[in-house]
Amino acid sequence: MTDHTLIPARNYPDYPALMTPEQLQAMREQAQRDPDGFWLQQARRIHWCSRPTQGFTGSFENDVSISWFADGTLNASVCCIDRHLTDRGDQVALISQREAHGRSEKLTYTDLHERVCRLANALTHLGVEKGHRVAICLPMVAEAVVSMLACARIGAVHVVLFGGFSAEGIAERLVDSGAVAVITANMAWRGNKPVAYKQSMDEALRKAGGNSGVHSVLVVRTSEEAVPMLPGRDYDFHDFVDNFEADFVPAVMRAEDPLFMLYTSGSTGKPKAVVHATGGYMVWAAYTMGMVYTHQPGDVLWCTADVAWITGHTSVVYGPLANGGTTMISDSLPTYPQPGRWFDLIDEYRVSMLFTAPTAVRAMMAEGDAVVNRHNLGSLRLLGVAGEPISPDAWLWYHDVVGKKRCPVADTWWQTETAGIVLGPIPGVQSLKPGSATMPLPGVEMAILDQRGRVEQGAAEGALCIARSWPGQARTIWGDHARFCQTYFSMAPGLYFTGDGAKRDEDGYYWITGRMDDVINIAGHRLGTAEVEDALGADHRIVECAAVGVEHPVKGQALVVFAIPRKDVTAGLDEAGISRLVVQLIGRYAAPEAVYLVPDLPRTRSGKIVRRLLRKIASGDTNELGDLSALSDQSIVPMLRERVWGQM
Ligand code: 6R9
Repeated sequence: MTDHTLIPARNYPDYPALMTPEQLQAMREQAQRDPDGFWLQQARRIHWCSRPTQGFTGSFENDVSISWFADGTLNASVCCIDRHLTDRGDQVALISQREAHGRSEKLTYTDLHERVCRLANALTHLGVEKGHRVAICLPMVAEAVVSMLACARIGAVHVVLFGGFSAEGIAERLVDSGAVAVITANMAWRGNKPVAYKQSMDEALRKAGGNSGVHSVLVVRTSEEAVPMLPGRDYDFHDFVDNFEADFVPAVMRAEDPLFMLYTSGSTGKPKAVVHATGGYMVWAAYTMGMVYTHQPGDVLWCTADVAWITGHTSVVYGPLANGGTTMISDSLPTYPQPGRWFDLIDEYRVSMLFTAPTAVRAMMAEGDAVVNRHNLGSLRLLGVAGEPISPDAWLWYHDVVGKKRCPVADTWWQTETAGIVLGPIPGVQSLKPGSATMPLPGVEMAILDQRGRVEQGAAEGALCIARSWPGQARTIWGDHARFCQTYFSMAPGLYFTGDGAKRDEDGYYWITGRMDDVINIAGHRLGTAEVEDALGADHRIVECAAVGVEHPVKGQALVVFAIPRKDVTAGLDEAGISRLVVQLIGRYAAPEAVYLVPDLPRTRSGKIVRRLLRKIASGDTNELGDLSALSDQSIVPMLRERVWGQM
């Protein structure tokens, strides 16, 4: 294995390291020796109504059951708010930075308590109860955080839906989750482009019709634009909520009661929501964020992720608030209205920990060093990334130019299913290797499986698995436990399979090699190619299609679609039409980079589409198309080359 640059921890002498390397080692050993004892100790990071005495119960075998801290009870909103009221009630908990169309605000822990309680009362008044699902579809505004915590206070299960989902996608998720209420906004802006949240929600509710149980819709007015409101169903958020009492007795939840579910993409078309349990999730959020993004007094953590992703749940809301920190949200873009916008905000709000996605790092890098160098950035002390692989090149740019070589860069690997950081450095303690997500946090036991399905020791490459449960592990897929077992536990007995491939080097550092299934990652957004294929396949004008991911300089990956149109349908189905269809059926984030109409697709003799070949052709990879002998019809290759490259 190649040797990579190693940046020693001593390069950051001013970094307030959490512990010594010896203490970290001792922690690893303790977790290994006595996992339950270790996790029960970590469970003290959060506030419990009654403290658990049990660690893990369950098994990865057979029907897979996962349970943590089963005899403990708690309320997640208490962990994030009430427990801080005495010590730091006046400290800013949440900074909400709004671009042109809104009002920026700073909420102290006391303010947050008041807002969350009012909403909990309002939702209760509307009939929302413990165990009900509430869908939240909001841009990055304070109400998004307040809504999640208000659901938690009632014991309702929040389902945050991405504003970039199409009305179709929202409808499907409202029905699947059985949501009874929705919290959305009139509008939002991405740069200068309006995004019609309410309109899209109305359309989704119309499409879902009687299959949806939604009886109430709260609409946050993020700007002056009026939107149609349905009397008896729709309420102006503030007009309605602000009249309710500013106190609400939190529901006492069992550790295994679900806190939230979150939709993510897998290798089949149907959307799946993974379910996270209150106790284990909260411990995991506090632990993982406490180990990597440790709050010191005065720190401001800005994680730029949208709340609709797991990063937005754990690194924006639950982790920092459970740890008593100050978290910042913003509806800004890195390069709008001018390049360097995020650097302006870092200086203005004195952000000390910046956590973003590699795609944003690449976008900033493309603007050039001069843009960065016009800013002070002296408040920064830690930089982080997650969501997709970051090249050593982009890592070093982030480290050298943004961080001025003063700030460690924490590349953290995790998933919706893991709920929090699994691989990542303890900054200032561990040496860093640009491009590597370093090592598992103490208490996590990874396994790399070789092609024969054997667990490899030492330096190895293969399928990345996790050998033992961790508190933040997803418990099931909503409504489909069989799919949960099949997706994550059928690769090797007793192991959780992540879907990713990885290399482990001689020093025990992990290097993610990418997804091993048909999931692609567009600017940090997970998209199953089967989602696209199923959606388009349902259109009668398309016989069959194949979607593949290709490399993209900024987004990491981009989507390319090959579609076979029906011969007898001449009515206006062109490439642009298919592209629009993908956006309409799935969402803006899935907009294809290219669409090719083709008379056929490459197949094996057994009829399987050879995606590997499509990927190569779509990437313009002219050199080696690999072994084509398995193709049922060789003449397909020159045809595809001509379609894509316009040459024979
Ligand atoms: C947190 C999040 C999970 C998938 C994951 C992997 C990719 C995440 C990464 C990374 C390389 C990293 N991924 N972090 N790849 N290096 N540091 O992104 O969750 O949206 O569920 O995506 O993202 O492929 O399996 P999620």
